[in-house]
Amino acid sequence: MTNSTTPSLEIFLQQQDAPEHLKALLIQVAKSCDSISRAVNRGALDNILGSAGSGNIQGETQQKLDIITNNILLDDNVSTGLLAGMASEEMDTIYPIPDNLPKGKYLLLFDPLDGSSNIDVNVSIGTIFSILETNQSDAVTESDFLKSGNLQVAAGYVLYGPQTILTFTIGSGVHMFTLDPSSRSFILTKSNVLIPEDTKEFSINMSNMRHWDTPVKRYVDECLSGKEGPRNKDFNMRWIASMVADVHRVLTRGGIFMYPWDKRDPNKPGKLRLLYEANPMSFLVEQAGGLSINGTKPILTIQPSHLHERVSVILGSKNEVALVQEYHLKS
Ligand code: AHM
Ligand code: MG
Repeated sequence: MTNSTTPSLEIFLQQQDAPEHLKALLIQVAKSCDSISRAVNRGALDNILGSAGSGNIQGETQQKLDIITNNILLDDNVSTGLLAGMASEEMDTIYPIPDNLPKGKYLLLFDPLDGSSNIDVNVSIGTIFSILETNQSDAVTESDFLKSGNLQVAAGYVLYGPQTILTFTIGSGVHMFTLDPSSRSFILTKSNVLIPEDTKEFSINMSNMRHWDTPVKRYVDECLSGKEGPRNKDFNMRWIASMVADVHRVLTRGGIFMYPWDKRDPNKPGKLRLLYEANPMSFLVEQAGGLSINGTKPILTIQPSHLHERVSVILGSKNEVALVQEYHLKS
C-alpha cells in the first residue's frame, strides 16, 4: 500500500535540487521503461522472444526485444526537446537529434535491454542509462559522448524482475522506485541506499576461471577457501548473468561483482561496455558508498576513446573491492 510518505517519482523529483530539464528527462526515461516493462511482460504472447536474426556492431546476436526496446527509447525521446543526441549498445553510431526537431543539452546513452541471454528464459533483465551534458546541442559528434564517468549528471537502471524497479542517482544518493502495476507510477520504496562495506558474497562467471589473471584468481581462491583460508570466513556465490540484477543485489545487500579482463581475447579489455554499462553502474555504486574499479583504478576516471569501448569491471562493497585492487597493484 502506498501513502503520502512514499512519493511518486514526479513528486520526489519536485523536491530535488536539480535542473528542471534533467528531471523531465528522468521522467521520460521512466515512462519508456514502463513501456519496456509491458513488452517484456507479454513476451511470447506477442511473439517477441527469440533472435532477430541480426547482429550488433560488437558481433553479438540481437534478440527481437533488443531492437524493440531500443526503438521504444529512441521514439519516446527523440522529440522531447531535452536531448542533443543518443547512443545505444544496439546502434553502430551515435544518433544526433535531427535538425527539424527541438534540441536540448543532454545526451542519453543506454543499453536498452541488458542480460540478453536471460530474455528467453524468463530471468530478470534490465535497461541501463547514463546522462551526460553537452554545450553543443547542434551537430553533436561521437567525441561529445566520450566523457569520463565522473562527468555523468545522472545514471540508473530499470530492473524487470519479480517487480519492476527504477534505481537512479543525480549525484545526491541512490534512490529506488517500484512500478505500481495498477497506477503505472514509480513509487519511492528505498532512498539513500548504502552498500555494506563488507560482504560474504561474490559474483563472477566461474566458468571463465582458467582464463583469469592472477589477482582475480587469488581473490576468488581465497573466498573459496572459506573459514579454513586466509579470509577466515565462508563466502556465498551468485551469478545471474544480468548485470542489472547482479548489481541490484549488490546495492541491496552488499557483495562484489566482477567481470574482469580475461585471456580468452587478450586484446579486449573486458566484456562489459564502459559507456552503457560500467559508467552508469559505477556512478550508482560510488553514490551508495561502494567502489568500482577496472582492477587498478576507478572506472569513473577512465577517459573513453571510442563509443563501444569495453572495460574490466570490479564493483561493490568497499573493503572487498579495495582488496582486489591491492592484489592488482601488487602483481
Ligand atoms: P548483454 O549486454 O549482451 O546482455 O551482455 C552483458 C551481460 C551482463 O548483463 C552480464 O553481467 C554478462 O553479460 C553475462 O555474461 P556471461 O554470459 O559471459 O556470464
Ligand atoms: Mg548489456
